[in-house]
Amino acid sequence: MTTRRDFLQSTVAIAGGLVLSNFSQAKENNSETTYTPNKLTDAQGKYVLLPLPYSYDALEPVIDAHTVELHYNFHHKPAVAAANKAEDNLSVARDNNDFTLVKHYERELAFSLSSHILHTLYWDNLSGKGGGIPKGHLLKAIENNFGSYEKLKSHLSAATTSVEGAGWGILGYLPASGKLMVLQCENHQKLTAWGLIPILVLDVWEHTYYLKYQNRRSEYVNNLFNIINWNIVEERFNGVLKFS
Ligand code: MN3
Repeated sequence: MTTRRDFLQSTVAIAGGLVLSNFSQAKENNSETTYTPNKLTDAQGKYVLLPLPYSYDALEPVIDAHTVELHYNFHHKPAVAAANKAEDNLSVARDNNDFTLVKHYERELAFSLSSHILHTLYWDNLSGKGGGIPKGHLLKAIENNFGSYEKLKSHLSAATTSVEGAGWGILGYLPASGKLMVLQCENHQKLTAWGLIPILVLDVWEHTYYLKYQNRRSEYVNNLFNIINWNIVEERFNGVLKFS
């Protein structure tokens, strides 16, 4: 029987340069192990679809083999291609200094990359061998943040079940607050990409510019670039590099 660790090692070997962090192994070792997010790209920075960590029928009877096969090949896989295409198109836009379609490509990138991120996590956080229950450091954190595992389960189940339309239920950790949190996600993204840590943010709510610039948002945005503190941005960037 192929173990998860064997799968990860063989995946790295097969992909030849594919960078794949061993999140599962990090969790097994101890709570002090540095958290490394799952990598989604090859050595060239292109998004890649990892092999499923189990066979199509491994999740039976909870999820049937045909559903897994369709889900992986016709929902996750095209998202990877679409994320690459969106980045390619944004690269062309930068080269041509033509951002006419930037909103379209950013939407495509956010939707497709978030799909790739969440599906990669989804396959990895399911197992045909039975789920068990949280333990160790994770259980302590769940108890601190939610009261008990049973309360988390009720909360996460209710949040996931009541997502409006298509989407996801999410259990996540916010480093800046030190909190585990339950969130709903509609679609895959709502124009962000899960796991991205902001290092520079530009507020374009009207309250930030309307008194001076009225409807001239682009003028305000262009002027913002004269007052950005890039030293702080660099500090933040150096800080988040330890997560990669
Ligand atoms: Mn899906």
